[in-house]
Amino acid sequence: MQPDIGTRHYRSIWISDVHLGTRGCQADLLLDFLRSNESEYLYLVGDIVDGWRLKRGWYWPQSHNDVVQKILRRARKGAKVFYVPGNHDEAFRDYIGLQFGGVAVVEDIVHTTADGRRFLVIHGDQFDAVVKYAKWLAHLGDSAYTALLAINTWFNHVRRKLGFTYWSVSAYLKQRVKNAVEYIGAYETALADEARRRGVDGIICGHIHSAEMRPMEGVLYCNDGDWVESCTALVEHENGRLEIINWAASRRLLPVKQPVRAAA
Ligand SMILES: [Mn+2]
Repeated sequence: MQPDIGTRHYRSIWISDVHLGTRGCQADLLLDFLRSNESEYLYLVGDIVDGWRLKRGWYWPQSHNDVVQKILRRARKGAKVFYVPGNHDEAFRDYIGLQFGGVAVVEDIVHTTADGRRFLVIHGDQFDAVVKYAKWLAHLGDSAYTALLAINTWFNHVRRKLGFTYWSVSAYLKQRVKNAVEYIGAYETALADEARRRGVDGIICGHIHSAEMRPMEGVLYCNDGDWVESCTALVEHENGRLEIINWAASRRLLPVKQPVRAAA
């Protein structure tokens, strides 16, 4: 148990890639974060529960339950909680448009900051195909591009139904360290392009377990990181300023090293 440092209040908090149901999930640190930080808006930006992993064997300790309870309590107490499913919890994509215990399930959503900037909030796995085919994708028209995004989602949906694991270009490339930097760069570019395509000021995503916030040719790319490796969140202060919180570092402790797990 960490010492109590009081509760900080933010306007918004974004977390993703928690991977509840896996041994890699840093549920205790996340609970500590949720105990210490409150917000008016709470965005769950995908891969919160790892359905792919749970299918291969049930792993659900009390701390993982506590995370779910903590989030549901937030919603009951009036926080606006949105669940944007990712690829590991894509079963929730069947429930888009519905609410569970005050948690709204949405495909993606535009968040307006206190200073009036508009951000598209999306998990980001849809863009694995964009990254893989980036070279010839540049020559495609907008409708073909949109179709490709849909095909990638459908392709993995079928794979899930057939009992295969999620095919992810990020998981594939992350095994090859020299390509990882290149991959992250291509992913960030694809997401920034999507922000421009949708006419918003920036994009807030997850998926690649790499927290980042940087301007990219007129839009702000934000990635809230993960709760498997880095234990990071994105927060919005009351004045609209965005900031990445590295909870493990701010607690002056490092998460317990876990065995290598499936990426993104
Ligand atoms: Mn993902």
